[in-house]
Amino acid sequence: MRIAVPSDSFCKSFSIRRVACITILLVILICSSVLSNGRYYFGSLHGINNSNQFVAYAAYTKALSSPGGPTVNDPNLRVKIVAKGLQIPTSIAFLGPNDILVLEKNTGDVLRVLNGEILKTPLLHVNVATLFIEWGLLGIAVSKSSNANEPRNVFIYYTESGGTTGVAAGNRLYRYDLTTDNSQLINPKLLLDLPANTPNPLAESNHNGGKVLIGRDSNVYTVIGDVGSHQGQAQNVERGKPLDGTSGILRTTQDGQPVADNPLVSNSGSTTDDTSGKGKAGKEGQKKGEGLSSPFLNDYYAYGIRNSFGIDIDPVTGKLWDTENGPTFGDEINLVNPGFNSGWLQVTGIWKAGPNPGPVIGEDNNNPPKNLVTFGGKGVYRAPEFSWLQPIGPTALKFLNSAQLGVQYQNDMFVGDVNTGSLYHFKLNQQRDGLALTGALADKVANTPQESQQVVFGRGFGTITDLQVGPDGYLYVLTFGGTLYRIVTLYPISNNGNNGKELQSTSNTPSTSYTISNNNIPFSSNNQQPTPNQQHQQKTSNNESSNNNVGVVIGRIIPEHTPSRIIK
Ligand SMILES: [Ca+2]
Ligand SMILES: [Ca+2]
Repeated sequence: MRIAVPSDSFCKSFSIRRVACITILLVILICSSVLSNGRYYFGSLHGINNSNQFVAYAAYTKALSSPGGPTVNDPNLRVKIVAKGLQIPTSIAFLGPNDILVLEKNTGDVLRVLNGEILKTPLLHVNVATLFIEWGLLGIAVSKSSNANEPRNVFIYYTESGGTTGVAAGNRLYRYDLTTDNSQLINPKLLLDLPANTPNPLAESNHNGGKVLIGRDSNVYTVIGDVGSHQGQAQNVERGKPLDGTSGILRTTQDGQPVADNPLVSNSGSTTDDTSGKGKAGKEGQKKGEGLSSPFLNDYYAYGIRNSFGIDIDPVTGKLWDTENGPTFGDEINLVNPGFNSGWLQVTGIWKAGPNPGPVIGEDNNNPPKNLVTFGGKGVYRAPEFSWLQPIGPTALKFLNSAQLGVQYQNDMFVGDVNTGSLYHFKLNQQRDGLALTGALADKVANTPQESQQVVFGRGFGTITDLQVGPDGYLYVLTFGGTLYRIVTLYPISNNGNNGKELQSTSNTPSTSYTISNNNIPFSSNNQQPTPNQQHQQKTSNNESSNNNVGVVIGRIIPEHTPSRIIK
């Protein structure tokens, strides 16, 4: 559902009108919430249009988990429950083996899951704004520490409450100190203060991004979308506002300082200082208006991003990748070089943006998009390495930097989604600057849902909110429904390298199988019922699983092993 947006002149700055606007908005939201049974999160990933071709996969269609539990195609692998009962968890980070920090979107709690048990006392509670479905406690990263006596840094991104319903103080990245007993997060330091409110009071303040990671350069990276349709230079509007902290992958030092080699700032510094529009720092020169001074300029690593729930760094090359969500078409996986411009709001996927897919204008070597903001040639458009024509709502992206699931998966890319409950698996090409795609996907585009099945690795997860690799080398899958899973091998494998001890430990667990009861289905506690469309999708997914005779096991979940030792 997309709320109609009135003209810019409506509800400008008059307080009475603003109150009226917010009241109307609240009524609309409450009505829509009632009608939807509170079903929506990540809902504004896609708007609804009247196109029969796209309406089925568009819009607020959040996958439910399979009643039999999630499954993976590889008969040598199993999905096991690590913990359940979390309330809309959005991100996890490991403190150690079987020691995991979890963010809950709406409670504002940072919880600790120790040996499968959710500890009662949060490490931290923050005041989150939650009116809009993508606001909340969103991203976390934990720094490694070589000195056990020094506190570890924990970086947390959340939409901070503004004290008034409907208004957020900002999307904010904080650094905390983790106490040495891992029980508290203290000494908050604000590193980035980014917009959280739409420029228009009646639009949804969604597309807030929020994933956080620490790069090889020890700097902190985070991603943010267009936050309710901001339209400035960050969104490739040439004469729009200077970079305002939206639609970008932003980077800062762990102390909140700008990183010296910012890709959008020229060596001479002309971009930062030049407000005349006459400066030139690249072969294209500076277009009028570009490079106007922005307090955020030094923080941008990439821009032109509509909405993202996934960033990770290739463990082999050190290069950054992201997932991005299009509106009713054009979801993306991108290789993010320094200065990457993803092309929004002119292009999504490889298609011209609009109510329906426009002509192909987003390929690097075939009619590439024109009139993008380039900041004097320093910002460079790059076509997606993969696009979905019909949206699936890609979320977390993770490279499996481990051989624990077998060398055939080592350093491969995994991606979650909103709309189908699927986990996707991609191998990279030899140069690792693209994906190894064959057949109908050799064109880098899933033109149909059927084509997308080629890269589906697992099903029935419901909406996947995060993917991480644990110290045990296994892939962990966090779901909107409140269950944290991990994917493990059914039997010990001989090709694992450095992580063999953990595998031996797990393999000693009796492989008891059982079927999850309906009471354990994620979402059931929220009284959420699938829409006809969701039922159709789920049925389709199960049928596809049944028809795929490559060892899919439906309804078999192995209880998580609880190790006897605790490693801090
Ligand atoms: Ca793009
Ligand atoms: Ca294709």
